[in-house]
Amino acid sequence: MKLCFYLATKNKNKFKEIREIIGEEIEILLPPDNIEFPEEKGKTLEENAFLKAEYLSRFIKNEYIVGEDSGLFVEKLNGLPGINSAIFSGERDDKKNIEKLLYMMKDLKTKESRKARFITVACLFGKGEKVFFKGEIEGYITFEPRGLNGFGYDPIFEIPEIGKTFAEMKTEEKNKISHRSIAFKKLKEYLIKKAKEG
Ligand code: ITT
Repeated sequence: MKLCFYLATKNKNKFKEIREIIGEEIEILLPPDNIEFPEEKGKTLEENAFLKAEYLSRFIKNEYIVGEDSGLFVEKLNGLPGINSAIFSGERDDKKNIEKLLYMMKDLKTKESRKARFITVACLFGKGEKVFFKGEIEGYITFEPRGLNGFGYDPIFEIPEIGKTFAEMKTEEKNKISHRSIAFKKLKEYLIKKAKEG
């Protein structure tokens, strides 16, 4: 039987990325449309990832469920926007979130002072599992948005070794190196190893 898990997210961009990262070996299922997740109340990415998975597990039994929480952490802003990245401007609006962040960073004039990291935590839950997988990537916040691909803060997050923002990269390029791909490749390895052990 093919390995599969439910992904406890409403974010279609995340789903798309994770499906591409995981590939064909594992099937990924979305929650039924009528399920609305409660507001994220956790204080850490781990807590929120777990809460999303646990919530979906109330509706879906005897299956693996994965909750994912991610965020952008700017060093000089003491980790903002952090776990509130999705609604930083007060709204779930990528453009407004970016505008607010760039405004808050307007006095940070050097590249070094604009250091940031994206972090993803995935929580594998169900069938007796509660395991966390983390991925991080370091970069810089650009002075203005660049590129049209991706989602969220991708247009202002530059990878120094490549000199491109995530939004200037093709999906495959982002998915090779991203915080999300680091976390989900670990999860994939874990599930495959478990399945082999029987
Ligand atoms: P779910 O809770 O339904 O999974 P969400 O969009 O609310 O979806 P999060 O709570 O994990 O997701 O918030 C993550 C936010 O961080 C997301 O909305 C983006 O603004 C930002 N973010 C996370 N990963 C990103 C990435 O790879 N590229 C750009 N922005 C990202």
